[in-house]
Amino acid sequence: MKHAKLKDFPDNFLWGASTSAYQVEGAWNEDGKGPSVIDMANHTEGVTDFKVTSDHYHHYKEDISLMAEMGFKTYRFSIAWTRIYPAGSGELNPKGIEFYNNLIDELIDKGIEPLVTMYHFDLPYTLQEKGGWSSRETVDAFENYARTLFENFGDRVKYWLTINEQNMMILHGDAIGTVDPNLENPKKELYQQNHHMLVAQAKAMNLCHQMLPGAKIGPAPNIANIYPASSSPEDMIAADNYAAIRNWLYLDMAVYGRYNTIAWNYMEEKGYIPVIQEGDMEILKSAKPDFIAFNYYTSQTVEASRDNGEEAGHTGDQQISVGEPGVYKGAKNPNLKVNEFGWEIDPAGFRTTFRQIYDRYQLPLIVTENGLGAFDKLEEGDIINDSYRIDYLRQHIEQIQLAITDGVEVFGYCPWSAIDLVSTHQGSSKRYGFIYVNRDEFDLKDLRRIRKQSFYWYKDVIATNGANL
Ligand code: BGP
Repeated sequence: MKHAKLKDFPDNFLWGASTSAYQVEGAWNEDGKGPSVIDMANHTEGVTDFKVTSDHYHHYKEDISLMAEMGFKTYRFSIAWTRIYPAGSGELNPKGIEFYNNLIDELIDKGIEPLVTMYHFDLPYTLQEKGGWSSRETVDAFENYARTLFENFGDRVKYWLTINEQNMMILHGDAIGTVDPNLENPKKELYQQNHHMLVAQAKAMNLCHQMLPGAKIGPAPNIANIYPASSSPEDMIAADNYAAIRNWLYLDMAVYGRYNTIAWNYMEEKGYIPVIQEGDMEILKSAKPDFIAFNYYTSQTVEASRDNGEEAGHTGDQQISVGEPGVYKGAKNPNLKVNEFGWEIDPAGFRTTFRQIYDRYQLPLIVTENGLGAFDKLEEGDIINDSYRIDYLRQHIEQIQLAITDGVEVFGYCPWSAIDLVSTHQGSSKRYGFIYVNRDEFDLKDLRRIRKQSFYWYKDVIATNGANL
């Protein structure tokens, strides 16, 4: 639909940006923090580990003041479960509570609304050793952890996100580093873990509503429009299959507490049906999110799988779908350009994604990730001319405005990432931030913070509530 006139971004629109604890904080074993699965995972060769990252743990005041300078209305960050409970449950670490108290106070002092992800890939390693999400104990541990977060931070945090990209942990956990290498039958086990995470999420949403009547909570999956590679009916079925198991499985569960039919049939056929304990479905049905947060980097395109086995054995990554024999096969979209890492760029697909989610659930939406990873260059005079990032973000913000004009309720935008940090599996040279962190892949240099070109651009976008793009 071509609109004659665009609607403005709503007043109080939450402009901000995102990070996650393990990718930005560093201080991986300081002040009582326990190890997470990410700390213990094998790292991709040639890229840095997560021990120091951007050292935000020691620079948070400086970083927040730069965010305030950009005019952030919100900041999305995650709490490291292992700072609060070093072993996942049991003994509480007061230093961890203190760190996030300080961070939250600092944000509030600067007029920035904290938007907290409770769990962003970094499961406590001690829980993993006891079976991780395969075990019901982890569901209890998450509920207990959630209670602790609500008790300690609920007086100041009004917006909560349960689990970051649960769908990517299930589909691309190998690339991210969250899959336990000792799993005997990983695919099947992952759907059991998925079920447990969904129950844990439902319990956390219910708890939040009981303990903090004024707060809002929602899921944060990665949702992407899925194109059929052609107009052939077989390709359309493949796109439908993939949408059911990549997108809607997660949101249908979060919102309606039911497995959608296509996803259920898929699990049945593949032998992935999880053990569902008595009472689980009631818990899942009883929990309701207040909004949906989603991460979007690009759309996906798939064609029918010819089931010749050639798709097996690859996992791709969060944005590169390889496929599954008999279900769908990842395809290139000839209409789209790709970034330096092979991820397609599809701003219009962003608008479609908004429309699809809103159509299906009618809940307010917030974007918790969207952005461009690139090899930025620090030039003389502390200049980083990341015009390509500005282009990417501008084109996506334009599509948000179109979605708003379409009637979609959108209340915030938090691109990835507020500041440079370490990528999930492609190191620190793949940068996303508005703020440059002066380090190389292995040389930590001085970790100095430098404003990129996009910093000044985004500042103006926020100051004009999206009028100046
Ligand atoms: C999302 C994750 C983030 C972030 C982002 C960019 O899947 O939620 O943690 O890393 O993708 O991905 P990458 O770091 O692989 O470039």
